[in-house]
Amino acid sequence: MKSAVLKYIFSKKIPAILVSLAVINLFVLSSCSAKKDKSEYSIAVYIPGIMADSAIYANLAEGVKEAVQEYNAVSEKKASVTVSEAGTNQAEWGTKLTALAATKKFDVIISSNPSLPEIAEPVSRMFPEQKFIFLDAAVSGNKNMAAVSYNQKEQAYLSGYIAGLFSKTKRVGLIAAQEYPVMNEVLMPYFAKGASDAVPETVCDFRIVGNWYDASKGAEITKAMASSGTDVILPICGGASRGVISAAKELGIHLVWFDENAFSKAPGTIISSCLVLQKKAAKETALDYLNGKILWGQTRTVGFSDGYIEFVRDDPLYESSVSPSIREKMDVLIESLSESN
Ligand code: RBF
Repeated sequence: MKSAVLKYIFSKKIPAILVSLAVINLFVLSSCSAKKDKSEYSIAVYIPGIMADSAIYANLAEGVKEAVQEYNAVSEKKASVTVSEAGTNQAEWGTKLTALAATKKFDVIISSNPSLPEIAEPVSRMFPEQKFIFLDAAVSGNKNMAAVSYNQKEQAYLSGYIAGLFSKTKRVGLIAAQEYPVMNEVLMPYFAKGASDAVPETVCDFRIVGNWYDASKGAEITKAMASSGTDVILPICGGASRGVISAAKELGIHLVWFDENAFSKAPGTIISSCLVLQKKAAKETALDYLNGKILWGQTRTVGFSDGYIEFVRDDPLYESSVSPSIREKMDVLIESLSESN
């Protein structure tokens, strides 16, 4: 997942100072206002993508901002936070992360994405003073990194289970923005397993958009899936999910949602919302950092049993979209998940 640019930079062994000069103008100066001398802790939130239509990113920024506010309200020392979006061109992510570290303005760079630890590894070697915290990711060994990992199996299984129960055609679908290890090894297989455990012989149609923003491609794929009989879809594709929603509404098929409570985006079309408590995790982790409590080099794994993954059952739109018999079956599953943990 390393960017081509970063690979080029490291293969040519261009000195850090040149790298920073080349990239600072592109990214950091235009987006940062933090000044280390004004505050004792300076935090950068690095968004690998854009926040619009990606709850996991918007909640990361919100959580860290809340932590800084809370910290500043009670502490003598002060903290500041600067949020930068690296954009949807993944080839630029490594360069932009390097630029951020090269400013040496930020005590810690906080981000969220399973691909970030690998992208950050060479940056960490180049800037050994720089600390990194990653949510929705795992790290091991690097003493300048820490991570919080969600048990995504649970979110995927719960979504698959209700999709399977709801489907009339025994055909559910997952529209992913792109393939990545967590998608291929966890999200897709556990979604499919949830669906077939709920109703045996249910199959999962898996399709790829190719990016995290193309709403018309999202709509096109939804239509193709519906025409082959898929009637419940899980979109994990950022801004492309706007097209999935509009096509699903038009076709009268249904969606299960990930990462946030999204019922109000499409009442009657979205039948479930499973969420990761990213804002809570981001806030706690940033506060842990500010209070010197981060366990560096380690990954903290959180999930359903400790309240970081939730299946929304108290939204009136859940009750009105899903029959009592399906809701009862979900209650039984949720009960058993809680007990088994
Ligand atoms: N999730 C989003 O919601 N929006 C994104 O733009 C986004 N970009 C990603 C890029 C890469 C390279 C990878 C590996 C994951 C990305 N994710 C994104 C997925 C995110 O990490 C997580 O798997 C999903 O949000 C499901 O919780």
